[in-house]
Amino acid sequence: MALDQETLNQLLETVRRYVDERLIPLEEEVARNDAIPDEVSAEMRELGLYGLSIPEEYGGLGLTLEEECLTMFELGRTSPVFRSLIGTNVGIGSQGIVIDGTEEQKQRYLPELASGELVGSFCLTEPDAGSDAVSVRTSAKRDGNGYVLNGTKRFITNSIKAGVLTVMARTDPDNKGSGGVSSFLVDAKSDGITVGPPYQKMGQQGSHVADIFFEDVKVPADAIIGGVEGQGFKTAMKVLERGRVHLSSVCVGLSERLILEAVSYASERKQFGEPIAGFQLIQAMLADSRTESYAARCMTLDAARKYDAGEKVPMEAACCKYYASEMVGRVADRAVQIHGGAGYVSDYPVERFYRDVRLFRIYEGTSQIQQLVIAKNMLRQYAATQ
Ligand code: COS
Repeated sequence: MALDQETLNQLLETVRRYVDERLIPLEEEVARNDAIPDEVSAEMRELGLYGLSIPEEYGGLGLTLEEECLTMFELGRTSPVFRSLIGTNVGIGSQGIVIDGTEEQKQRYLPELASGELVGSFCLTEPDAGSDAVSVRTSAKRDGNGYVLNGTKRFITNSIKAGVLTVMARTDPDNKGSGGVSSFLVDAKSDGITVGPPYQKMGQQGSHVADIFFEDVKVPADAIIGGVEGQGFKTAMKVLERGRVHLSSVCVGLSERLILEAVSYASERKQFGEPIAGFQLIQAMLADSRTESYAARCMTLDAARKYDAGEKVPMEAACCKYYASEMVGRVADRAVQIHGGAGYVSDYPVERFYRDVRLFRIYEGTSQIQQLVIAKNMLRQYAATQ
């Protein structure tokens, strides 16, 4: 359900102020310590940010995807690790339940995910199943009334804090395709689960990814999302479709910040006796960044509105993720270029953002996977007209 305009404006204004007054001043400390202070997580819970996308009847704010994107345009203007903190609860860690869960599963998990009491993680990627997500090897063998899970999940965001895991595992060993995969809701404290140490990453310090090992983990039969075997890959794809629009809005938000940093530096930095913003080659870089950021914003809102209207948007979501993540990479690169030597040292935030944005072209589907999804849908649409 859409919020009324005044409530939406209030939410956006609150997030804008919180980003400017609280989060931006904390960025350096978070990167240095590779940790977000616990108070920030408590404040985000208070603001309702963990529950943005969860329907109101389960304790969330019940935003439409368009409203969620508008909120991410604001939250995206600071270090992306703050978005990551709530990101799995808003997106991939809760949406399997929201989209395909049974009523019982929704009532059991969504209120605590919405409040942030419980953290959700999404476990699709494996050592040998990344882009080729259909080939998941984690097995879920029938055992009496339930299943036993065995396997390894790789690079799982927020796994260290997670309480509930959405785990894609193969229930039908004879079906190597997508129909052999089911999604399970697994208590992260179950016997047989261990979480590895956090990876040392190129950027986004303060957000953590780690592997999860499942060794003879017993789960009840009603842990399957939607209660039906063989639907798990489709659930994962639906979650990723929505998540790709969400991530695009994060890229747009961060591009706005980078543009601000670039314009402000160019206006102050003097060379040849005047601010470098007066030079047309600098202006060209600023103009290219503004144009591309604006294009990504328009695409993201268009895809979100279509999604909210009930349309299937796998192609549009892939177009947005592809374009917005590549766009913010170029904008970060130009911001560093405009800063010159100052852009290569850590005195200015663009050096950190340059490393942070690199991830956007990789996770939740690489740029190359988005290209495949786009082309596949184009060809399918053409074939349907023949
Ligand atoms: N919504 C609903 N169903 C979807 C869907 C979507 N957005 N996308 C695909 N499906 C369904 C298809 O309709 C198909 O169902 P049927 O078997 O009934 O026809 C099934 O899922 C398999 O889809 P598809 O045939 O497109 O799978 P492919 O093996 O061709 O391609 C790709 C799958 C490569 C696109 C997929 O593996 C992928 O997205 N990989 C990247 C995964 C990823 O993003 N990983 C990041 C880590 S997770 S954070």
